[in-house]
Amino acid sequence: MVTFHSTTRFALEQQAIELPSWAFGNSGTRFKVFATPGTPRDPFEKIADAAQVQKFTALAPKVALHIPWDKVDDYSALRTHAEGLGVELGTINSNTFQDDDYKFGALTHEDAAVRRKAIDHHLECIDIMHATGSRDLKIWLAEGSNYPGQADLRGRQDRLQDSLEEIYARLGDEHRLVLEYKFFEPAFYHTDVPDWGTSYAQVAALGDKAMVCLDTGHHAPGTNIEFIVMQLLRLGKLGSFDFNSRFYADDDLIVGAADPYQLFRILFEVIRGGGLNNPDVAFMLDQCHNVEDKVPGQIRSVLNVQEMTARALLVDTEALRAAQVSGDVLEANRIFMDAFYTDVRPALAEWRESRGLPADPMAAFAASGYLQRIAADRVGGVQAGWGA
Ligand code: PSV
Ligand code: MN
Repeated sequence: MVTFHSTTRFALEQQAIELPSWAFGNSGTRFKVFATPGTPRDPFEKIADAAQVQKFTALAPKVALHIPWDKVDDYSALRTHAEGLGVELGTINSNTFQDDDYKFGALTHEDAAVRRKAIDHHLECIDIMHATGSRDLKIWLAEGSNYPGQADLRGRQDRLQDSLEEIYARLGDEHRLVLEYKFFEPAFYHTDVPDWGTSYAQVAALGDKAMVCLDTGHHAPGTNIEFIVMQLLRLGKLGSFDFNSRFYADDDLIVGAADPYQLFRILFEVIRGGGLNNPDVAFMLDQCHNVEDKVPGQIRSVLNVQEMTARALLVDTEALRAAQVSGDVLEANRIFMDAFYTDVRPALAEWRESRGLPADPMAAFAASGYLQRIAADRVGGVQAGWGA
């Protein structure tokens, strides 16, 4: 069994992954959303479920909210509820993609009245951040066009900058804005923030409190995502990750499920670039659990990130550097792959137990009977979900 160096143990102890509240609600595809017994009916119940992930793994101390999905009358009450369960409220995600007014855009819209409405939504999100104690406002824009000639690409980019400037100006000193990019969907011809370069150009023009959010599912097949991670860290502009995995498009599957090796390569560059356990780089999940149980789906996800982090920390960086400098291609690759192929699961299980955590959080959660309890208790009401 591999033994962890004390610096590895320290790094693993510090690791924190923020959970998305929407992972606990029902979701699906445009064909069908399947309901699950016990699904939360409100943000309070979503947070109770998220707190289970923290309880069994000690990896997930924060829960991100999506507005308006998680709108409540009293955010201080939600915050107290979260803290009572041992978690904090995290990133506030804005939503300008489910309102008829936004059919042709929100922050980029030709009509100043629609832009005003979209900007005001973000200002409301900032007010919520004050009440929840959140640091980050995450903006993903579903804006673009379907047909060449449909939209004035340049005008939209200029309006986007103006809108973002107004939002940025409202941030508190303790706040940040992270701008997420996605190469397509729902628009199929052009998207206003399609890639890291556009996000970078927009946030760089805003100032130090604006950063890029990298969602791992938002790239074309074959994209070298770890290169983007390296570059954004190098530029000091990697604000956050939305972790998930994909086989085809933006599948929002469990991180590390589709391509564990890619997750390893990303985490290697995170470590290389000083992004691990760096408060400037938020680790978040952005996933949906369409057919699997949601709480264990999230437990599996944070464990996958932990396992690949542990493997990436095993890379013998001194030997790797020596091989790189001497041009020993195959030795460099061997060192890299050796770490990737090392099974860290037994060592992680032992280390968890030494910290008073279950060796196998999946099994311990299943044995706790929590899913059966919420299925019995949460009867009536409307299950949370954003529809599809
Ligand atoms: C868009 O696909 C996205 O990745 C954004 O982060 C949204 O906020 C989230 O998904 C909603 O599921
Ligand atoms: Mn995302």
